[in-house]
Amino acid sequence: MLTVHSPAHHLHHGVELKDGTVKPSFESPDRADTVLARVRASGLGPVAEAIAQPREALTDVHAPRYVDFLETAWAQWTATGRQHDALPLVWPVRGLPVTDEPQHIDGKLGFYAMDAGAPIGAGTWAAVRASADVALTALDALLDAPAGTGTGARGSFALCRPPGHHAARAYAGGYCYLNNAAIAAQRAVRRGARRVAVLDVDFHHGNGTQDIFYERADVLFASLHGDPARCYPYFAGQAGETGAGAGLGFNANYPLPWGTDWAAYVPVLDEALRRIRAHGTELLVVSLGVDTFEGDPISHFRLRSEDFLRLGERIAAAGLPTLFVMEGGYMVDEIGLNAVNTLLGFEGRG
Ligand code: OKP
Ligand code: ZN
Repeated sequence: MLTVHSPAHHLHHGVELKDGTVKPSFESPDRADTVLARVRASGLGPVAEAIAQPREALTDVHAPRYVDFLETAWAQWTATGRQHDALPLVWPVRGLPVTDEPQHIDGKLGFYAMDAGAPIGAGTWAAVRASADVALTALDALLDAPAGTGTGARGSFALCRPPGHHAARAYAGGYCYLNNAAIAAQRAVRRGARRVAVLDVDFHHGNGTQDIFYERADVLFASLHGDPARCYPYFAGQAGETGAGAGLGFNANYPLPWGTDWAAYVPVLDEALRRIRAHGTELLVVSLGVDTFEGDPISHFRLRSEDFLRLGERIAAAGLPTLFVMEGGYMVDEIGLNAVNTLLGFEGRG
């Protein structure tokens, strides 16, 4: 299958609060470089660079003033005399009489973020925008490809970095700024898909994707993730979150226990895929996080590298045109192997 990427991801290399000090983020440029190297070494298929996309594709999913904030935050931050990464330190939590976006950049940072996990540096906006370009370019390539004769399970791979699934309509968080999977799913709808599904297999719940589609029936969101009672993002991802309004019944969360292995994972995966087929899905977007790997430094499932081949096979069995969008995975040495194993499994090459 085709892989789309952008070298512009190198412009983003943020910090993270770890063990009481500021360190380089787990979400590092090496991650995407390792995946791309493995794509090339494995002979997965052709590799292309992203094509720049119109801003309207972003604001079709995100609040325009949030996109404006992302674009201008670094300039506002440096105008106050600072050159290190911008991070929020105060948030409008429940109980505060929040009125509207504050004037000062330090207030805006908290207003447009769920945590201190989405640092903004000089190159962040260019990298974030390019990551959305990657998702849209890969989606267009998938929709424009000839239908073929097989099962219908054609795929393309958007090697996005930074990731996107924690980014909601109007906030960043958890290494995410623009929701690449949601932006691509929305374009699929604009291009005529009547029913789309997003399957999120990242270890962490995709609270941003859930937020964006929560009141919509045309885009089903289904997610397998660590139980938020014990796992980030803590404040979303419970099974009782099933959608609202017209979207009631079109959000499916499958929280799983700390330490879940492939044997416990696979029946739940199959149930999510059954649900996706029952939706009448015409196009599937997979938020492909490989932080479910047993060696991941910030996650707590126990999938092994060969399990990712089986993951790809089972997704392919749904028989749908499928866009894979890279999300998390922080064991840098293994992230290429595990991501590409999923794609090879999808193609029946496992
Ligand atoms: C992003 B994605 C690590 C704490 C975890 C946030 C995790 C974001 C995961 N010190 N911080 O879903 O892979
Ligand atoms: Zn994750």
